[in-house]
Amino acid sequence: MMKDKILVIGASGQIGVELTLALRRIYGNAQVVASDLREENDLLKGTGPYVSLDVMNKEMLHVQVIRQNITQIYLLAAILSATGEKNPGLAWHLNTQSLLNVLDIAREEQLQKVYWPSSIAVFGPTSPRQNCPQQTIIEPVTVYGISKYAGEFWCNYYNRRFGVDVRSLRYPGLISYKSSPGGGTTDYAVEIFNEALEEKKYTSFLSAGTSLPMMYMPDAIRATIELMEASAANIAVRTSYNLAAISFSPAEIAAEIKKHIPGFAITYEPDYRQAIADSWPQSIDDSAARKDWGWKHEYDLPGITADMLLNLRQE
Ligand code: VAH
Repeated sequence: MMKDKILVIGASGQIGVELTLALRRIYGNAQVVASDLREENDLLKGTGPYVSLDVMNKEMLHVQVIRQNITQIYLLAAILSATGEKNPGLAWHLNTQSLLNVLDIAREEQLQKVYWPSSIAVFGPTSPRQNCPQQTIIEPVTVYGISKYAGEFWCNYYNRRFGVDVRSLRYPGLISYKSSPGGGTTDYAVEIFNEALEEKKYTSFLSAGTSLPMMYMPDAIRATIELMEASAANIAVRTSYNLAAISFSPAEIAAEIKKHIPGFAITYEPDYRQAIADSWPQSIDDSAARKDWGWKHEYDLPGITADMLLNLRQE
């Protein structure tokens, strides 16, 4: 049985950095090859192999998979919701072609497993706003949501038609302190902590009452690894699992921060990202993930706020 050898594509991104470090703790540093178009994130330096790789170059990717004896691929590279609206063609092309390249190679090389994240951004204004179910009316109105929903069906197709064991989670907005998010509508929930500490004030690009599904990065990383380690027989959803933890609005997270930084002040200047946020559900029903592979979140808003401020203060 070949030793597990994992390739993380997009390893220098917000999820990629933490997922690479977590996988290295489990499988061993040398067994996890980190890759990105960008240069190696500082937090990854010295923790294991790193290759510069463009996931859109299918031939080069295929060569790396063979040369490195890769058995699993985690594909995290994507253009997120806000940036995607500025460049729809590029977002559609990158988000879908990168996945098709990986799925094709997984099929040809009979890779053991593939991970590819989707997002609650697949839901649109016609989906239920509260406790949005796993299966419901799904009509995405952002390029990011369209590309992620289309990608879910490609995952399902490659699993059913070719037996590729590809697994996926619909992440909510993710909050982390180790690496910055890029181009997302939920990024305010990360920026607010940095600016609260540096400036004691923050101008939110979403309105006060915009409640969105959110999750602390440690929960998201654990969910990803628990999903990938679950028995294939328990994975009933081969498009992508709803995944949830909490929901909160800018006003609610500001109130929680004020408990730690009394002088903190928030103002609101909604921009084009308000319309994106308004098209998404305010809360998600993730009972399928809880039933099929035992998912449960650990961090609530007070816990996230305390941990974020503690760690950012130490930086
Ligand atoms: C975004 N952070 O804002 C991502 C996420 C649910 C939001 O997919 O685009």
